[in-house]
Amino acid sequence: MPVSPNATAEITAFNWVPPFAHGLVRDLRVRWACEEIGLPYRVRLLDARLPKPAGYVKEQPFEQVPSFRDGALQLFESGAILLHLGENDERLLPRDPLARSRATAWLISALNSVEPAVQNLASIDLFHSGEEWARLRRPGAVEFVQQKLSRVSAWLGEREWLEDRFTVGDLMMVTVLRNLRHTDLLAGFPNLVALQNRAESRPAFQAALAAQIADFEG
Ligand SMILES: N[C@@H](CCC(=O)N[C@@H](CS)C(=O)NCC(=O)O)C(=O)O
Repeated sequence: MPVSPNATAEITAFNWVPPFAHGLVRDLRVRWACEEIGLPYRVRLLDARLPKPAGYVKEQPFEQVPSFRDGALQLFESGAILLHLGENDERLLPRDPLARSRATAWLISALNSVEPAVQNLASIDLFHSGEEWARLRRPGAVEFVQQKLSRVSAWLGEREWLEDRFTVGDLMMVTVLRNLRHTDLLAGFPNLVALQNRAESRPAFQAALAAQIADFEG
């Protein structure tokens, strides 16, 4: 079981977030990757409602979660942490250089091409719902998300994963797609729904999700 108080690897996470964010906080990505490779980790919980502890900014320059520590290594950015874990384990990142680069490209595209559109819509819906500017902006934001989804969907086609096998690229993409769960947008792309279901039915995902939820108070 990767969650272990004596583990050398440490992930920061929150002990509370509003219910709409349960299962979406980005430490889930790192927990999931650790579960995939059986890497034990311990969790250091921060309170999202309070200023971060003094010195946390040295671990995570934006004072966000997750940060990751293992021995001398202190890392931030979920994408960088996943790539680091993949460097050490081919179950996350293939050893073949070409396949490795392709998986890296999908991880970056999830973060850089898809997540900004998804996050923009989530921000409109979850943080600014009811505001006039948000009502006016939302149709354009939805269209932009749909454009991104249609590109990923067209690439995926009938494949099981974005490339030949499961990699951190799929892991990252699925955690991004999860941020659309308050909408019905994904339903317009059955192969993306299937990708998400396939990924979320992995025991490693289930374990990571359960561990994140268990760390929330109340
Ligand atoms: N690009 C960062 C984003 C991290 C991030 O947005 N973390 C959120 C939780 S999902 C957070 O800590 N929010 C609280 C804050 O920004 O103060 C990553 O992928 O690690």
